[in-house]
Amino acid sequence: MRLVLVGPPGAGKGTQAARLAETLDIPHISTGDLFRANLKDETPLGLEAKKYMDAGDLVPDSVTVGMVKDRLADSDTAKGFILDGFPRTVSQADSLAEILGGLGVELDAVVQFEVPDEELVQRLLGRGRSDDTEDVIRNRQQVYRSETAPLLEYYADRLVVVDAVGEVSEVTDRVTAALDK
Ligand code: B4P
Repeated sequence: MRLVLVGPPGAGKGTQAARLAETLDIPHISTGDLFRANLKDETPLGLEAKKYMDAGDLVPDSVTVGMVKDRLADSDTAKGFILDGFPRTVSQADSLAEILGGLGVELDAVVQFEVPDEELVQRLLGRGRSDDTEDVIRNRQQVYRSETAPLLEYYADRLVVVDAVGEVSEVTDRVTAALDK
């Protein structure tokens, strides 16, 4: 199974990806986590990404796409993967299609998580990561609307829409039921 999870910041992509990765026994690839791991290790890539993440802006494709391409080349992706937070723009989706074409595979489904804006803000303020301040969250929501939402049209032929409000386990059940169909 090759999946992409799409949704506004705080929709629970990371939360659900971790659970689905375990059930489906495939790797969870989160661009946000990859950036944060690089930042923790103080790599040049991590330090470059930090400037953008702190503001709630997208990290440039010149940094992001190569990182994902390298990760998808690892042998553990042969049986499938869950991409969480990538692609986030139509240009990144074009790059992903190219990368997957090179590997001779394609995406099975794109899962869209739906959560109202006000609930998103409450969830993120509750989490309290360094980029979870109200101003930065509002900017991330704005970036989602302008840059990421066009992906829903791009992936219309394989889009699976899930209501992501409710208990974490209920949302997982909805995703697996939708994918089973
Ligand atoms: P990400 O790390 O991808 O983070 P996110 O979108 O904010 O969160 P997610 O939707 O995964 O929510 P989570 O499960 O954690 O991005 C951070 C930054 O990295 C971006 O702003 C950008 O700068 C950069 N970046 C990442 N990918 C990029 C790319 N492709 N291109 C360029 N830049 C990129 O859940 C959030 C909270 O909600 C948690 O506290 C969780 O416990 C809670 N929660 C989850 N499910 C819930 C539920 N059902 N009910 C109640 N609470 C719930």
